[in-house]
Amino acid sequence: MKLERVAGPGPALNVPSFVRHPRLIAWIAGVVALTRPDQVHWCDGSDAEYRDLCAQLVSAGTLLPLNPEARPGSFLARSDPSDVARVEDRTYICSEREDDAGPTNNWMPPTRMKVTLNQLFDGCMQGRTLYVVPFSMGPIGSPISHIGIELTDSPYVAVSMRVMTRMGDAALRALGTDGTFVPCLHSVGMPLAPGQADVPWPCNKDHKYIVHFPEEHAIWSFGSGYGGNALLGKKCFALRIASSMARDQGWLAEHMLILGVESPSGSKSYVAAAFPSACGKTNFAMLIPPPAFDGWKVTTVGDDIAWIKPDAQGRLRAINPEFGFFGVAPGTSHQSNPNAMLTMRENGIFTNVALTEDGDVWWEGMTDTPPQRLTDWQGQAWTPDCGRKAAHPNARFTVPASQCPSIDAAWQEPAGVPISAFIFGGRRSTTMPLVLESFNWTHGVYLAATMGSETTAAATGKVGEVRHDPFAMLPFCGYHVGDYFSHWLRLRQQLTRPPRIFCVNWFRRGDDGKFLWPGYGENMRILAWIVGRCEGSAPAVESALGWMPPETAIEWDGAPDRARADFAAAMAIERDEWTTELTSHQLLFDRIGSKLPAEFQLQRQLLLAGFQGAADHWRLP
Ligand code: TSX
Ligand code: MN
Repeated sequence: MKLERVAGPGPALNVPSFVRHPRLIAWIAGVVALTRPDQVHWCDGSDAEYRDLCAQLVSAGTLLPLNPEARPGSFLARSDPSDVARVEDRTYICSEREDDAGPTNNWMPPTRMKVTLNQLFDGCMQGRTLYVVPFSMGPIGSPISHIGIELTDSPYVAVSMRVMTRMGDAALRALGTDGTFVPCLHSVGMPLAPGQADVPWPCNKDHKYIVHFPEEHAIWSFGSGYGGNALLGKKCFALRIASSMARDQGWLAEHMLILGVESPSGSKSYVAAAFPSACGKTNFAMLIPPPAFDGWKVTTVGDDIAWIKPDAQGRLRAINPEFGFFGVAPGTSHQSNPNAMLTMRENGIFTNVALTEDGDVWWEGMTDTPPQRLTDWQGQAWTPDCGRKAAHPNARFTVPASQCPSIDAAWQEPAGVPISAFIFGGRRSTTMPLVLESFNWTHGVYLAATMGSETTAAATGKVGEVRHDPFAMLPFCGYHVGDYFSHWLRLRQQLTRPPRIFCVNWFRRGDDGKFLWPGYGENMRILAWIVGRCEGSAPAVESALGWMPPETAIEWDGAPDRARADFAAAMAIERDEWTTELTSHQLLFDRIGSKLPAEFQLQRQLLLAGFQGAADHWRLP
């Protein structure tokens, strides 16, 4: 599409009078000159502004108001069918040296990428408004928080950032006259010629680029309006750029939920847990203990990302840098996650879910029997027998974390919460026991680095193939993954009270193909053992792989009979499976190459040696 250049000085920058930050103003002026929007709007983050922007999105057809009785203050968005998920093959880490991006990231030299991006962004906001979206990742003023400014031509992004981050004037004021911020430039990549009608979900079908410049802590995103491609505070900033900052500054930016566990004695522990996709991470973050756990409480600090720093006492303290939940809707129900369902009772933005006849939302897995008639995520009439999904499998809810019934009292604590344990989970039908505590920090880091998940049909079409996803960070580590492992190993030296490290697998299956563990709220029985280990009260048995709970260390009161009967099988270690497993680790290590920590080869050999001459099966005594 060819567009005439607009002559003249361009639009007013509309800088608020309290903003006296020359670098910020110069950056925005440069972006305005490059992208040539019709107008510039600085988001103040107020309720009135949120209402106005939502009303404008309704007029544009991007948002559909839901029935205010059924779903107060909530909206449905339907994206373009070509713009429904993160685009990993279009995601780049543009460090100066290719060796700093590593084998798991796409790389291009920054200067070459800037040439491409400058061409794409040239005039790309014509006919649109540029929104200046100031936001804080983490409580404003926390020593663990950081500020970003997203410049976007998408009002859907502006309202979503209001839900997902602490957005508006307060973040801008915290910058002062020369505070540091991460510049995040975003465009849907669809300029409008004079008189050209807009579409409900503008995006660019031919060109998409999600680009990170780790050395200058900058993000440029072009062509997509969806999720992690466009809400740049989340995966781009809080994981990719922040992981790179954290490596340089001695902290951690992790793809982890944070939850609190209160016991009847009044003790409180916090754990951080990493899971690959399709493991029910949000469900675990909002777990409701079974009735036998009278007096226990699980509270939610965050469901996706943790920023974690050593404190002066040699402990790790964590914050949730986010302000809302951007969760996968399909599969979420009052059975699987009542707290999530209650969180989204009002003030939600639902993207690519189905619409009911009475103006509410529905998705696969929300109820056992689907409604007789729906409008599907593409706006088409839908009936249960039509052969299509009503909601897109990656459909999302965007809701304020403050509305979560299980939200932790300290979730906005600027100092963060002290972390007692790290939990790493995977989805494995064989091999990985239900729970395992590492022998030490190095062994725990090894287990996290080699964790894997079996692919689900939805993701790849191939079922049952194990894909390694180190620390659940494969698509999110902003630098060389070998350097990332070394950073984790080295961090131990700064800690006098390091968290213990655990692995869990809720998804092991028996010979009959059925899950051996009931999962969901029953996971409290495992979580209680983990917390007990951290407090020094729970017993453990040594195995070739780590410390394990004897059956008597688990609270079984009220558990399904099968859970207890299958426990030994869920915990069993099979020698041949583990020789294969440890051999497959070498394939991962070969891919990582010379930056693999030397400790990992030694650890692998030590584990392998433990199986030499061992019996076929090992069972808890
Ligand atoms: O979220 C899950 N969790 C974590 C909950 C805190 N899911 C859903 C995964 C897809 C997102 C689970 N699915 C979990 C689990 O612990 N476990 C399973 C497997 C499972 C599925 C159904 C049953 C049991 C286990 N049903 C019955 O036992 C009747
Ligand atoms: Mn995630």
